Amino acid sequence: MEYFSQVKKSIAFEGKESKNPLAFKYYNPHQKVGDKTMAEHLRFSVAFWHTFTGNGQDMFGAPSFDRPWRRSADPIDRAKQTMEAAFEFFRKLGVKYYCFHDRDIAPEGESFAETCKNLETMARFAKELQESTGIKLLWGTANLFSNPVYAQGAATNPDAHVFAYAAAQVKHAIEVTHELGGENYVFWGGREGYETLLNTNLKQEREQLARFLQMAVEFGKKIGFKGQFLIEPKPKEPTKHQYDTDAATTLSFLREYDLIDYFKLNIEANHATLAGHTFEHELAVASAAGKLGSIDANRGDLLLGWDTDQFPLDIYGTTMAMLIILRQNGLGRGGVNFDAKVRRSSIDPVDLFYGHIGGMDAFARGLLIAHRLIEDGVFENFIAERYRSYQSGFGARLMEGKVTLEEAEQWIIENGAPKPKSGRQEMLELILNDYLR
Ligand code: XUL
Ligand code: CO
Repeated sequence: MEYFSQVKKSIAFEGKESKNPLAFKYYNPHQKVGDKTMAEHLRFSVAFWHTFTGNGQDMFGAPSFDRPWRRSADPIDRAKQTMEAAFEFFRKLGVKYYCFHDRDIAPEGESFAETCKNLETMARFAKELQESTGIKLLWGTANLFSNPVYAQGAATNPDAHVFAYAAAQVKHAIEVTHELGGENYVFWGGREGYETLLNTNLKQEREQLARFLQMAVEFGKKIGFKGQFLIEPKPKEPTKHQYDTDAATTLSFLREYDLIDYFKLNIEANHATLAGHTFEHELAVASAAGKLGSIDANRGDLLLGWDTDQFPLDIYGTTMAMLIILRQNGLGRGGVNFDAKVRRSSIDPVDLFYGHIGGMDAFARGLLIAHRLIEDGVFENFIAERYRSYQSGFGARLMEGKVTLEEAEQWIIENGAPKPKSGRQEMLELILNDYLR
């Protein structure tokens, strides 16, 4: 069965003069940018949850999408048809990767054992489709937030019985990710946070979370999982306060519990906004620590305080993101996963193509612009010059830890007060705008 009959062939690159909304204007997978192709730089991935199981439901209304692949009354048939629709979409869109939660690809059964069996069945089905199409799994994860058993947290639940249930679920999710050759495994702390300190032992809950992650790392080693473990920070929603609030908080948590060597971060644009940061700030913090592993590409609405998960279209944002990614020489085994959904009123399957094409072109443009900015040394030269005083003489000795406060005083007595220099922000901003043309 063909689910996306409105798109006959795979989406083509037609160049920037094209007016066809079902074509790429900038994303040309084979085009070299520096030493890699666009496809190699961007490693685009589609999120199974929003794109194939999303139904348009919101807090105020019923599902608004009637997806042809969600109609079967039998849960396993429905899951198989959804998976077939997904692979048709990946192929036609021309992406090489996808991501899922365990519960997106397989329905929960009557018992834990039946749920695990369903997941196994669907993993086998996914493996066949991966093998016949060459499409790969960027990352897998466990949904530890939908089932009401996790209402008060999974790993951070006050009841050890729930912790055990979550641990058992994650064991299977890591196994399935491993079986499918997943390049990463993500932890997003869905309900790992608290609503009120009146009933919460925060120290205990953070220790539980660390223990949970340690158990996952140990299990990964045991089964020979070669993928990268990632943590995706988010400050709030669903809980009022999530423990993995932002990149800096998550990095210090990992250091506190000796987990830092085993994890990198998956930075999501809309989560950065919710944390009161820009996307580029979160990327820069992760990258400076050598821990930027992957990104969830989307955007929020600056006027709204929740996770709207819209497709990224802002060229300024994608350029800043790609600058940071290029400076660290790429995302390695990570990628650009569209954790984004079409609006509730975008009810046709073809709308899923428009969303992804817009996002892919926005990142391709960001890549091209960031590459030119780096080639031309626009910011690199300015930044190098701005910090030049630390490269030699007194500044270099300072950074080597060879200067005491008394010596600094002596040096000032000899050299006098510093002369202020302009930071040239407006000049740099206008130059950036010239490149965005
Ligand atoms: C939720 C979110 C998740 C993670 C995976 O805000 O971003 O979908 O990406 O659990
Ligand atoms: Co996400």
